[in-house]
Amino acid sequence: MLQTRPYTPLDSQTVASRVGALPGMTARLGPSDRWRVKEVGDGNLNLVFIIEGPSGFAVAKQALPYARCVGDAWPMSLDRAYFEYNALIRLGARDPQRLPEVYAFDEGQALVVMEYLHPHIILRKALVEGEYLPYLARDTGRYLARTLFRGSDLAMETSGRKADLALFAHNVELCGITEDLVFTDPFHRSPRNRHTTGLERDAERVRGDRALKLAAFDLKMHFATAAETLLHGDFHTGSVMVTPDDTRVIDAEFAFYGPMGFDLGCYLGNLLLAFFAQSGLRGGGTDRSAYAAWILGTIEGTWREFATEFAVLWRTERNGMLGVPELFEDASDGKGADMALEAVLAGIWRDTVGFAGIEMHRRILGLAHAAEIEAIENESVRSACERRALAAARAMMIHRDVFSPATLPSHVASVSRG
Ligand code: SR1
Ligand code: MG
Repeated sequence: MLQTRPYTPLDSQTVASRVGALPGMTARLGPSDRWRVKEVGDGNLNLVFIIEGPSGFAVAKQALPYARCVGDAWPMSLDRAYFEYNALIRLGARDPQRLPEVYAFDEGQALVVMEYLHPHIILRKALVEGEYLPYLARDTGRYLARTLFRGSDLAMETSGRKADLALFAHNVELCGITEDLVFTDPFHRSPRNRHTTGLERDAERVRGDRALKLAAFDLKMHFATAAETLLHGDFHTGSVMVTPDDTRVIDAEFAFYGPMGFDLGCYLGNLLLAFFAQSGLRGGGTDRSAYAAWILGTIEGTWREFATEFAVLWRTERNGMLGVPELFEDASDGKGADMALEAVLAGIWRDTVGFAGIEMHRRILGLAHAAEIEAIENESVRSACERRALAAARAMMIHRDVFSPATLPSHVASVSRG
């Protein structure tokens, strides 16, 4: 039976009795008096516990009434667990095996219990350690195509899509975090901002850069108004867990209906930051240039996999309100649907480049930074890497029409050489 007590944050001592009372949990993990519990949350917002029972594992994630990375000075509602649960089951159905399986959801306790991913590590850590991941581009490219396509009016029955649009439109608070932290803060003197010592003049230059701020406004407007599909909403290298053979996507609490290029751009922007970090992570005599080239290849491969899978879905699953065979299939050359696909992909790419550029700015100048760059201990080395990343990111935001999937990697490589 579901608990009816008022919301109370869990701790390592209370997890067994409280999670053990949720339906199906002791059947899955074994008797709760034999569970071992460890709190492992290191993200910005929530409590996360790993539970080990005699017959299985689980992860319990509970929202706190404030942002964990700031404390109770930043109060937050508990609703994000509801949006995370609803997003996890939808994204999981759209790309089976890529999301953790959900075992239980207790809305009153803002608690989602799900599959423990083991021996997976956060992708950010793998990128700092220089691990090669041969399936990463394939898995994330296809994940993005499947979830972005299948959550849109290209694929969904329109009343279901509109109901989901309405459901996730209530995720106002987490959208608000992105609207402020990603699209506004890096471009003005926000008290939440921080940057590496040595970047003062760079931050000042960004704040005074009219062309860049117009691009930020344009991207923010697109983010807020283009309800194309159900996004993960925070799809960065901290929201992916990996082994050499497996790739999983976690942390979908920022989900909402937005532009397809946002998930792609957020993800590729973080991979680009990992790329720019590599010269600073060179240490202990290790030359990371081969690994940096692998990251660039992974960026190219992710887009290639995305576009290929999107095209397959376009041809086989375009059954939604935007399927419209009537618009294409009576033309004599039969090329209308392919031309429409090409135009859709070109628009997604353009958005991706711009959103990647703004994500890079916010991870260098805003509140929440990227572990791949923060791992560079020497501040003057770190700020030099960040300066190069900012130069590439500015060009991406302002000239997002100019870069193609073929030219972006070589541009980025030339900026990184200084
Ligand atoms: C206060 S939350 C800061 C950041 O952490 C999350 O992962 C999102 O990226 C958010 O912008
Ligand atoms: Mg997160």
